[in-house]
Amino acid sequence: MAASSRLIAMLRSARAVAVLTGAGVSAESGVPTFRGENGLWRKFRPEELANFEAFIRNPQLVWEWYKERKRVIQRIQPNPGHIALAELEKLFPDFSITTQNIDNLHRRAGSKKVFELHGNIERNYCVQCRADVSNEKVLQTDDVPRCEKCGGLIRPDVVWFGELLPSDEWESAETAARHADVYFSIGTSAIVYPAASLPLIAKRAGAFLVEINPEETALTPGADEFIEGNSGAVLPQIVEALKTK
Ligand code: BV8
Ligand code: ZN
Repeated sequence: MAASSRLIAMLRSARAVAVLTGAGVSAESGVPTFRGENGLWRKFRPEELANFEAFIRNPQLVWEWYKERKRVIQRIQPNPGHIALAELEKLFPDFSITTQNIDNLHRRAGSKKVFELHGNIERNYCVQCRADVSNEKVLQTDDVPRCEKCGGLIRPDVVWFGELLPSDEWESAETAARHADVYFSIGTSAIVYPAASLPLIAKRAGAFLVEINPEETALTPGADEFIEGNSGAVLPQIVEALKTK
């Protein structure tokens, strides 16, 4: 399904465009989503692994999961959807991406204004003294990585369930939602809060709300336009349509 001519016309006259992305935009790069049939780890739900209590109880298991994901992310490339979003940024005076993804693929695709609500898997820090620790250090050992400075536990710099989102990233994301003429929700099941409230904040503030997803989600009924399809196919079409006068 392609974007409607109404949406293309609206984008032509839009000043501020904001985007919320989820795991679906990285699916075509080979990063498994959380809740799809080939979900990240069938036997566990993310909520059971991605939380501090699970980490303290069994750091070895949680680190096994994150090291596996770090290795996947080191091997993959941004896909046409990420690249199209980096193209779109150049077409509007005010454009931003708010991502729930921790894979850093938007920045690697060339996007500049990216708010990372749930952290970044390429960063780690010591739970005790908060010293930053690189991925090469963390991937060197098969054991649970320990801080060279104080011996404390190292953890990935991601936001786990039950943890607060980084306030500056959240502030920027909320402001972008409030000011958007057009707000896109792309590749997210719209289940995880507070990220899932951003499209609703945008719509309430007057944005035209567009969802791009191969399946309907909790958000679909509230969207002004639902484009059924993969972001790697739909987004380049939108860029193409905007570039042809
Ligand atoms: C907080 C980082 C507050 C780690 C992640 C009960 C009810 C409501 C809420 C809660 C509740 N109990 C707890 C909560 C709050 C909780 C929450 O929302 N839980 C959910 C499960 C109900 N939220 C939190 O805990 C947040 N913190 O609320 O703190 C607080 C207040 C006071 C004091 C203390 C705390 C923190 C949430 C952050 C958790 N961290 N990730 C990691 O990644 O390892 S969340 C994790 O899920 C990822 O970030 C992921 O991005 C995110 C959301 O998933 P999606 O991105 O949507 O991915 P998903 O697989 O679900 O969907 C993929 C979609 O893509 C699908 O729709 C699919 O159709 C589509 N798709 C597939 N292929 C494509 C595609 N789309 C386009 N193109 C394709 N090719
Ligand atoms: Zn330390």
